[in-house]
Amino acid sequence: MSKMWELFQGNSLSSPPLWFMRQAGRYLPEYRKIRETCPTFLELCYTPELATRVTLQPIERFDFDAAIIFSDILVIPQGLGQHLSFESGKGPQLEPLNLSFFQTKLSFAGFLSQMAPVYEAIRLTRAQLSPSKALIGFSGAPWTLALYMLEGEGSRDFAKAKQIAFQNEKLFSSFLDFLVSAISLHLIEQIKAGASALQIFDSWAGLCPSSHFQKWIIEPTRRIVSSVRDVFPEIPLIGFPKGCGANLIDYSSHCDFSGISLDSSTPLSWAVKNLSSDLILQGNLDPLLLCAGGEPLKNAIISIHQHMNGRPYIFNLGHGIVPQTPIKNVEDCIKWVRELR
Ligand code: 1CP
Repeated sequence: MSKMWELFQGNSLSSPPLWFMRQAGRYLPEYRKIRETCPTFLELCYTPELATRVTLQPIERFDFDAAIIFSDILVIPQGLGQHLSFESGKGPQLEPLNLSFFQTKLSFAGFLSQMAPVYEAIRLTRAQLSPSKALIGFSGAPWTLALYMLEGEGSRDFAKAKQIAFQNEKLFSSFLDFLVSAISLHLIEQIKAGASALQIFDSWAGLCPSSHFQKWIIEPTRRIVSSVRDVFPEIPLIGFPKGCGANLIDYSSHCDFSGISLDSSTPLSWAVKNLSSDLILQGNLDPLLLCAGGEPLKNAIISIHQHMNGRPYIFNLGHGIVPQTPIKNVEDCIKWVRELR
């Protein structure tokens, strides 16, 4: 825990350290300018010099305490051989995967060479980022990646993917095992390239029924954390099982994370009471409150701080910044967080 705390604390000695999920992105004019020079979003992810530029933009503009490498959770399926494209207005499109053939369709053969630009972007970013700032690498969790890979695109309920999982539980478990290996490898390579902390995004944890939560979320995630810690025992690791409600108690007690990112629906009083005081908590501010700004934003910041009641925490959102967020609100938010004592 203390390692994670020291890492993020950086310059913020009395106010909580802060960074935002999706802090690089469309709400920034300087991001849109670089994005326009790239025919596709993936080209931006896979061009190390450009990925480095956009990773550093929010740090240069706002002096956040951590940078998160500009990439996407869906680079893993692509690296394993599943065709991926991002079409404007449509989000990610993956060639839908037939679960019965995942072992022949997907392979590790080209994985590291396909991912090489991500690691190069981490090396370049680390070289240009102040040593006092954390550099966060990340990955999707097995459950969330499996849903996208089986569905073939984003969805509100991932009905098709979940039906496949329920009808083929044994095969689905082997598929999760396969993803555990890919994700562990990808995270370890990011640390080797210079990432000083990692976050595992389980954006769709809330879609996993409680009856399967242990098997499909906790156990695979626990194994990833354990294999990363076998190589880098001290690395700060943050779990973000979005929308999982009270399952967060078992998730955080079994997975050996250093920190937990809380979505906006998690009551902070409940989290503070029920999650180990060894865990660094992060998050919870509704991204639309940041977008709305003014007094409601200021009150929400103060409320988060009061709930944390002296416990070390990292200020963050409950999910990613929305593109229409005014820059002025981000500036106000940072100023108000840095005034906290
Ligand atoms: O330029 C553009 O218009 C593309 C928009 C965009 C961006 C900026 C996408 C497409 N991905 C990203 C970057 C990204 N994705 C980061 C960058 C680092 C940062 O935070 O600054 C990160 C951490 C992610 C992670 C990610 N991608 C998640 C997990 C977090 C979350 O938001 O829940 C998920 C689910 C994705 C998939 C994805 N990539 C992009 C979109 C629009 C989506 C969601 C698709 C959907 O479900 O509809």
